[in-house]
Amino acid sequence: MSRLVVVSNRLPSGSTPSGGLVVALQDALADGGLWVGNSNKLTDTPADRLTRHEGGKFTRMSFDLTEEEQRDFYLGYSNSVLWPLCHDRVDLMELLPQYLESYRAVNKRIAKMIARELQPDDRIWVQDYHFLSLGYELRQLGVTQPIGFFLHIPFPGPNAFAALSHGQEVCRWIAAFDLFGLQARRDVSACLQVFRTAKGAELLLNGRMKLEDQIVQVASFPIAIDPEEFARTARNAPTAGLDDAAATIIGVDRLDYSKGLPQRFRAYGHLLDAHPELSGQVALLQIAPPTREAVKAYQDIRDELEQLSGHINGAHATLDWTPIRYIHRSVPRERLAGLYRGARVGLVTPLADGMNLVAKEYVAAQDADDPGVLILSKFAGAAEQLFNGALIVNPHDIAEMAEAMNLALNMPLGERRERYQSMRKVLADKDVAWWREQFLTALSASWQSSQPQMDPA
Ligand code: GDG
Repeated sequence: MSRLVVVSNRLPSGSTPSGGLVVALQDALADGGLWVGNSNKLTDTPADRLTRHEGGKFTRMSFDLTEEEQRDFYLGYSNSVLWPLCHDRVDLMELLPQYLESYRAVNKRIAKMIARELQPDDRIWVQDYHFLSLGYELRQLGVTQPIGFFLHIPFPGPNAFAALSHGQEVCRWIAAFDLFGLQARRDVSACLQVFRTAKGAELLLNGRMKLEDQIVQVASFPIAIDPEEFARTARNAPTAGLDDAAATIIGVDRLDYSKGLPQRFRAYGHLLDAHPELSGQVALLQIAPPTREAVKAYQDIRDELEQLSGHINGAHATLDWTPIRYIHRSVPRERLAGLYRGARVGLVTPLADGMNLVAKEYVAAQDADDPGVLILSKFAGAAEQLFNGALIVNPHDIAEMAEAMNLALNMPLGERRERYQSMRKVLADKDVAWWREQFLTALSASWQSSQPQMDPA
């Protein structure tokens, strides 16, 4: 069996229970696999060797960034160019030349450090938008092993992509991978359309694209969870502390402008205006842990939400009822699972989202006998899979979202069960092990097909 080498921004911890991606990949890493990630330590000078960490079920190695690289590569190109670009917010892009230069340089440096560690049979799986040029840099160093990439966020359409003045270079980065994995079919179609605009690019059959002699397979692999494990966690979770008098509508999102939180709060305010009978009967619990606070756009969204929640509470609260509980910090995973289970409605209304795992977690956490209702934005990748069971909404349409909440709160048990069953089946059929195996199988296949054919004679 060949060794799996995973590269991601976050390096898993050796001891504490880890996030979804680690759980997803740990089986495949069990045979001496290697995970390379950011140490989250800033150094004065760029290092040229990875640091090995003890503990854990697989080998872990990290790279450090300098303060300048943190600013220009991480906060800059990754989170102030690529993130807004991929979430349809080109207006928030900060196209500074030093950001792109740093992105190229950091990926090149990491490629060099990884190339030193590689064994001939390795397969490399690069995660997410911080490392789009890593495959290209590894190829420049003569690495010939299979290299796959998975983008966790949406792929931009050709219009947004045209806002990058170096789009041709980005297409070259993409073409250097053997497999370019995306969350949803809409992303595959956007990627193919973008490639059509690249100079010298050819679209081949079945999602394969060719640019300057590099052939890459593009395909969708909707990321998933382990629904059984999550359901167990939710069943055993503490629920104390919830206000039982009111039906809870729950939202759980990193505080990010892509998640549509202001629109969601406005829709909830609209619901309370339009349905005064709900006064004291319903409560919105919004958990929104902080993220990327050094980026201005994130400070702005934080201020906006504080104002909005204050405004809605001011207009509707009574002495014994708070309409919105807005929690700007992280809640432990077990607690979160219990909160999902106790909530009548799960509100997942991003303006753009690669997949959205909260939607899947909310469904997995429900009590099959008395399940809650998922309200899901049509712009979440998850909508391609859960459209039969969720109430699909347009997150820009405040009145429509308010009506969906009202419908969900009043939905009869029979319909709730039917919708839940249909979504639960999708979660069981396409779980996280399925996601991993689909990707790794496709990676082997596309790498094999690009190898020089042996002459049968
Ligand atoms: C990116 C893409 C794609 C959130 N708050 C707390 C907490 N969480 C956990 C959730 C969930 C995860 O964080 C969030 O995942 P999402 O998928 O919803 O969104 P992003 O963070 O934007 O992730 C996204 C994902 O990558 C995977 O490919 O689906 O589209 O944007 O698991 O439960 N967990 C705890 N406390 C919190 O307060 N413990």
